[in-house]
Amino acid sequence: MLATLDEQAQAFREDVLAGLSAPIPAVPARWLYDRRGSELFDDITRLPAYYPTRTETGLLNEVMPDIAARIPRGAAVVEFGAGSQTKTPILLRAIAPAAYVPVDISGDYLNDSAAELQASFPGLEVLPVVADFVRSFNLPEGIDSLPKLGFFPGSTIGNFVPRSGTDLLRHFRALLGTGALLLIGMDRVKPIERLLAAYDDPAGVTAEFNLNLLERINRELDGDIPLDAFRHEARWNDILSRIEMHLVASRDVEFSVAGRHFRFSAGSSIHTENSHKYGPRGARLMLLAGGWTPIAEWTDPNDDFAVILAEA
Ligand code: AVJ
Repeated sequence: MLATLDEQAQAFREDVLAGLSAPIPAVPARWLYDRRGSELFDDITRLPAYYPTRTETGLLNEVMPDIAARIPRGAAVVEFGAGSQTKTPILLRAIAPAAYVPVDISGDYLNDSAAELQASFPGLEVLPVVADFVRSFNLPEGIDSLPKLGFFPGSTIGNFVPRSGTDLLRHFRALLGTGALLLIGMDRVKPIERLLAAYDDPAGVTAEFNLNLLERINRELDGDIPLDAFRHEARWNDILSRIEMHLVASRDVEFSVAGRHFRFSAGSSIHTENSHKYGPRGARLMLLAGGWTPIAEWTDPNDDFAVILAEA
């Protein structure tokens, strides 16, 4: 049975079973992003209360000439994630790279998005790599001699606890090499009410995004979790400077997943995502701890979001 599961499915099963039986139940955030989860996240990015995507996009548009002036011509851009059809073109248009290498674990999504970008940039060498960017993988041959620019927008780094986030940044450094540049988006600390509103929208899209994890578990891992026994909750953890998403049991509940039995008492939670927020110095320290020296940074007029250029 296990031998017939592909690596992803097996990793999902292991993460969910271990996560649901842990003393503080938690499932890694990456499992929120199946096809439905990615669509729901896309809907989230258009919500009035969800400021990060529109703020970062506006900021990139505004400051790209300044950013581009610091990036060598003919570079290879390595994007960690499939790339968005709005942010990525802003960068590609401005710096005229020789190659664009999007790296994403979801092959279907990656190939669709790479094809779309290729259509908009016919002269550009687009070289998608299907890989989990938190693990080791090889860059395509033929870009060895080009200057490298890593692109990691969206404050995706905020999904990682600092220990894993710095590991990830070091892994990017090892991959891209000494002298490489990294352009990274990092969400800023701001008043709690705005943070909570961004992660618990009145339309309930974020709740649906969070609860989709339980649907995915039921479908892919033969579970019978009653969805109406859990509600979405966004919490601000001040000491760790992060928004946490939880699924909180609204009553005592028992269920099984992949043949294993679980019980949750009313009020207990499954922690499903972290979204770390950084002050200016915390952001730079994170980069430095990960082996990258910040060389320039830009924020929107409201200081809601920062884009930082760092050097390996
Ligand atoms: C995709 C990780 C950047 O943390 O803001 C949005 C995910 N979760 N609303 C974020 C998310 C709930 C998002 N990132």
